[in-house]
Amino acid sequence: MLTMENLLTYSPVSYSIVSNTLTLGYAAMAAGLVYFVTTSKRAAPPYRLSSTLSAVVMVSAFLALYQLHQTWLSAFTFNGEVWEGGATAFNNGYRYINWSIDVPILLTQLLIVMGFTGARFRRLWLQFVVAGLAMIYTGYAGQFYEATDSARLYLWGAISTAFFLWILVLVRRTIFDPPDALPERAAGLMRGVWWVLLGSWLLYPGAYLMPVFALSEGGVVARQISFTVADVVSKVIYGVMLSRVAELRSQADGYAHALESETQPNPDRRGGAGVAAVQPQGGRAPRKGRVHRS
Ligand code: RET
Repeated sequence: MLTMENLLTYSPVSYSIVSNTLTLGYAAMAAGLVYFVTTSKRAAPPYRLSSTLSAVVMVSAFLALYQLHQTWLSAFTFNGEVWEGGATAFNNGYRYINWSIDVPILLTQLLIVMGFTGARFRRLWLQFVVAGLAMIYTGYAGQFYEATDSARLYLWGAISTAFFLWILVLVRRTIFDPPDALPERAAGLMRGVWWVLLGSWLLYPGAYLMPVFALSEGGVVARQISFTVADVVSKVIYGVMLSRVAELRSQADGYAHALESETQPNPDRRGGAGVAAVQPQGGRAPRKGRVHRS
């Protein structure tokens, strides 16, 4: 079952643009990895897991996109005029398999940063994982038919879209109905996260449908650019925004990162490295107006 990319030939320019776009994708993941590893301690321990999970997403996406690029390089040969298909096929399947790791993780990060815990966390997490995997695997099934059977492409795409809508409803609820109110700046940033997530996630179904709009060399270039932009925004930019929200929430909870405590001496400092303002056990400070049971 050949996908769109394998049915076409490419001018040297188109071939290079796709190759360079795929390189940009995994280079961004490597850069993101350095960022998340080096900044994770800016957030208090309960929120820090978000940066760790972003680092996991970076590694898995780096490997998948690197592999995808290798496949692009080996699938075509230059005949002196154009690049044409050879013995092996190019396969977007690596992307779908990568999403099945990354989508559940990206949604888990959201729950962590929004402060969900206990039964509410577990209930939402389970729905995110089920809906996320169902959305991806039904789409994975559909993309095999993109060049041969558009009825099946649409059918699987429609089933996948139902799960996608379910995820969006849950994401909206998670962002706009958190267990505890966020500091104003963090709440503003989370409104931005909603739009960033919506905009970037919508690029994926657009790329899935590309053979319907443009079964051409230009369509392949547009598809790989859409996928790459979507990946960089939905994994790296989203992760950076969540890390910042985690940091703002940590500060509001009374947690000060070691770097800040070096420039602004803190009278509460008790000598240990890392944490300047002391936290209660469990990592999160009691909030005003709430009874803190210990
Ligand atoms: C598919 C199939 C067609 C219908 C829909 C799809 C949605 C895909 C999405 C993927 C998101 C991936 C992310 C990956 C990050 O690592 C499967 C293309 C609706 C929304 C965020």
